[in-house]
Amino acid sequence: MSFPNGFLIGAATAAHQVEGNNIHSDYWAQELLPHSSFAEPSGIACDHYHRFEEDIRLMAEAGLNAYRFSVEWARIEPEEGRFDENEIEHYRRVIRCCRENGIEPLVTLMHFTSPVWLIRKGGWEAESTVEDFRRYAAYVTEKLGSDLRFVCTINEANMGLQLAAISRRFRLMAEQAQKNAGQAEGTVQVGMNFRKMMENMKYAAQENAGIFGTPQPQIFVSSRTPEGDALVFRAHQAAKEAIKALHPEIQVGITLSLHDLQALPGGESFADAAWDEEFRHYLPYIQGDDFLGVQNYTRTLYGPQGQLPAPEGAALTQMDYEVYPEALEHVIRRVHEDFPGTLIVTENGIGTADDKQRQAFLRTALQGVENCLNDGIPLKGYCHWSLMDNFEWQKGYAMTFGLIAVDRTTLERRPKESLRVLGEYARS
Ligand code: GCO
Repeated sequence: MSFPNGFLIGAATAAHQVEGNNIHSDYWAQELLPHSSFAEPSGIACDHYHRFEEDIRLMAEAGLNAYRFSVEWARIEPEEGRFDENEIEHYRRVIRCCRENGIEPLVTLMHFTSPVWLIRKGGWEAESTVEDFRRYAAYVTEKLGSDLRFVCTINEANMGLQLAAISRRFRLMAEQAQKNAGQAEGTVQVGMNFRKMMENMKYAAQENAGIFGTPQPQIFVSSRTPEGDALVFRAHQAAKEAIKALHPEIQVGITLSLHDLQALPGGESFADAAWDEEFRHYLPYIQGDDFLGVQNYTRTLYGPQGQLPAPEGAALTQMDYEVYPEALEHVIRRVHEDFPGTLIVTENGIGTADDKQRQAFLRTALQGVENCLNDGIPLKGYCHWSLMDNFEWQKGYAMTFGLIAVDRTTLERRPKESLRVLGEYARS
């Protein structure tokens, strides 16, 4: 298998999931609520904030040539309008370390976490967030832009509508939610504890009100209204404009959580409607972008009654969705039908304790990437989720997506065989 010269093959992380002590963020506050829905707090995470040189070196030694990571808004602007130069300096060091190791940095400006002050202003349903995000993007670009070629503005910008769709589907069974909520967790590509959320909702509302001034804080990973959904993409457009005004050479895109939606006989209209909601209705906002970040982990099946669970007996990941690496090629091809511009696989991976399963997953996924390249689809790169086992949001550290294991006591890094396998592709 071989990839074109300059094809990016690397790994991805997100600040809150790996750095540690993201104390000004909404997630940090919610993790520490007495009735939190989180399995555990993120705490020190993987201490990547202090160990990034070692982590980047491990990538380079394996042969990877790209690293997608996020700059943490809550560190850069811990209070509204106060920007922390020391934190900008930290990310300047990370970017420089990438370059010194022959690794292309792909920076995400917002990967699910927001500063607490933003959520107190109404978060991702408040019109003021468009300007607040634009100003933050402009500040980071002004400080770091001369050393960047790729910027993803917002990670999985369509997550809010996906969560709204799930809560609609399961609200109908709210009174049985205790035993059904668990099924919801296998229908979204992010660690959520719906069961625990249902149990805690009444207490959490009061506790959230104490921190955010509202019992329903509009954090990014929460059900989005259609207005909020549009607002997220307007924030993307405003940020893109600000970035381009300062550094027109930077390639700017957004990333989307995309499922391989498959219709069994009678399920076609459901699958088509889901693809509209998950992808097609965003096209007017992203058609002019330099690239689109594709993030895919599995497939979703639809029958005559709507969404179906994974097929009987199918292998499931730790996240309770189907092990289905073929999904990536299908999604790339489907996206390309409507978005002819450049694509970057900004996330693809598997939550599993079995690294052999991860290696097999990788090989199938990358075969799909090569098939797409051979058919002339303009793919620029592939970033595996994730570089290291990390904080899988509400599911905590039990989910292991990493190419590198992290000892939760000593934080010692233990590269897995899958890191070497991915490096082989990068060298090919
Ligand atoms: C997401 C996020 C990642 C997750 C990954 C595994 O896509 O939900 O970008 O933060 O950890 O997808 O679930």
